Amino acid sequence: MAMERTFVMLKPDAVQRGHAGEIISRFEKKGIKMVGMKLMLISEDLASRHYGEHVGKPFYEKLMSYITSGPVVAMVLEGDNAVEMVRKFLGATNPQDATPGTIRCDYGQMIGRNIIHGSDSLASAEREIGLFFDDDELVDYTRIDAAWLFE
Ligand code: DAT
Ligand code: MG
Repeated sequence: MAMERTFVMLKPDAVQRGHAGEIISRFEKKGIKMVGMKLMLISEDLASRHYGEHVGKPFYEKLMSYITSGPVVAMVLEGDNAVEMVRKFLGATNPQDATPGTIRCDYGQMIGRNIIHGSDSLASAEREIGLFFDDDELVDYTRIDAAWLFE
């Protein structure tokens, strides 16, 4: 097993449209462990650091205003191969291209309103977790179903 932590964020549209609970529930059912979670408004500074790789792209300004437009739910999720597994849950960046059953397909329609973020690599996960969470906001514990989930 490769236990990993990844950073996931329910974007403002997920919160405003009342889908936060259902989306979190998908991860819970899979057995992915929540180790950090908070509802927060993202400052312009945090937004620009989180999306630094996209500075200068045509969609950058719209992305900044979208992501700072309302509360998000920031999460750290833990599981076997969690980074890649969560990206599979999310589906393609553009909901129009996402496979049915994925979160971006099932909950959205526009690339600029694509519901959810997930780290794209282990290095990104470490960087993004560090941007959003202090060490003492992450909780170490064992889920009681772990013995049935992992062989
Ligand atoms: P992902 O979120 O799947 O990692 P990304 O890192 O390439 O995708 O882009 C970050 C976000 O920026 C993405 O979730 C939605 C927005 N975005 C990306 N490409 C876009 C485009 N061509 N037009 C509008 N928004 C875009
Ligand atoms: Mg990305």
